[in-house]
Amino acid sequence: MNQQIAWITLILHGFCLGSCLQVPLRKYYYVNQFMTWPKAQQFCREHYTDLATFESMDDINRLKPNISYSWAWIGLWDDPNAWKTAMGNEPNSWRWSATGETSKTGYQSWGTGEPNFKNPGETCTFMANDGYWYDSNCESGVKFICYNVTENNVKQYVLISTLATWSSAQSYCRSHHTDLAMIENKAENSEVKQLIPTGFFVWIGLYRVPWSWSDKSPSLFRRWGPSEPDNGGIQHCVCKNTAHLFGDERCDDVKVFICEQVVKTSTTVKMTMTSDVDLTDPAVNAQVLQQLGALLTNQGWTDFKVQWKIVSKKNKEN
Ligand SMILES: [Ca+2]
Ligand SMILES: [Ca+2]
Repeated sequence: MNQQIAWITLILHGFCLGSCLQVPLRKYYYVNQFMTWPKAQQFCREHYTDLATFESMDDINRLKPNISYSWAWIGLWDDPNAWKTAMGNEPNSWRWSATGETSKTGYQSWGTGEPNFKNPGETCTFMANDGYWYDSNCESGVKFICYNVTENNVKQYVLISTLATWSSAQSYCRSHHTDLAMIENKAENSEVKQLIPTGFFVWIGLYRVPWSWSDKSPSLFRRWGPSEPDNGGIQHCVCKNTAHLFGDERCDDVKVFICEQVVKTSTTVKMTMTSDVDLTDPAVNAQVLQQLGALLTNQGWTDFKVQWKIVSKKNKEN
């Protein structure tokens, strides 16, 4: 068999996460037009990729000074539609401690005007002895309700009369029972309600993680300014000042804003491989391409295509 040389062309495009990408993932653009946050989001999505996301101080340091105005919208917000009017299914929606997931039944028993995120610590939930729920500061010390799941998949609720923060209550319930109370229907809500002593509140297992990025980035980078976010239950959108510190503000305020263009890279790599096996054999061909694919995936490449051309040694020499 003739020795063959494979000319392999790797076409790599799309996102390359991790060390293989030397160029920044995002380019930022100030837009000096005054708009509400939703209008700014729409503008950025039409003209660029989205409102700006920041993942680190490297991103912040690539911002040019904000020339004219002190505050500019960025892509961070706490969409109230995802948690205020429904249990939601977004990153900032309500979740049950036992599953870490959003509600499957959508059952809720919020008190009047709740949840209201009245202060930025109100991301945990307690139930009053009237059976209604209130989003409340997770650091408050209150009694709590754990539950056990029986063999028949029935929830049995247990009142713990010690005062604890929400996370301490969660730890206790996970050590001694199944978890903090999970309530998925009216019957279960009534069972928990029966256990609450008159005049008391109890933690249940409902919590949420506020603030998410418009472009769905999972970035946890936050750079709140002094005493921000201060919210007051009405500030659901985020802007940044000339020192690049974040503040929450009403979404219907008008401000200049920062868009991002997500940089897509396209790289073509050519390499030569010689082999004594028959590279025209489809099985060999597929195996080599699969191994190359695995190698690239291990290196952090995503969204790539591998193509090749084969020339015989004789042709190459010619
Ligand atoms: Ca509240
Ligand atoms: Ca504020």
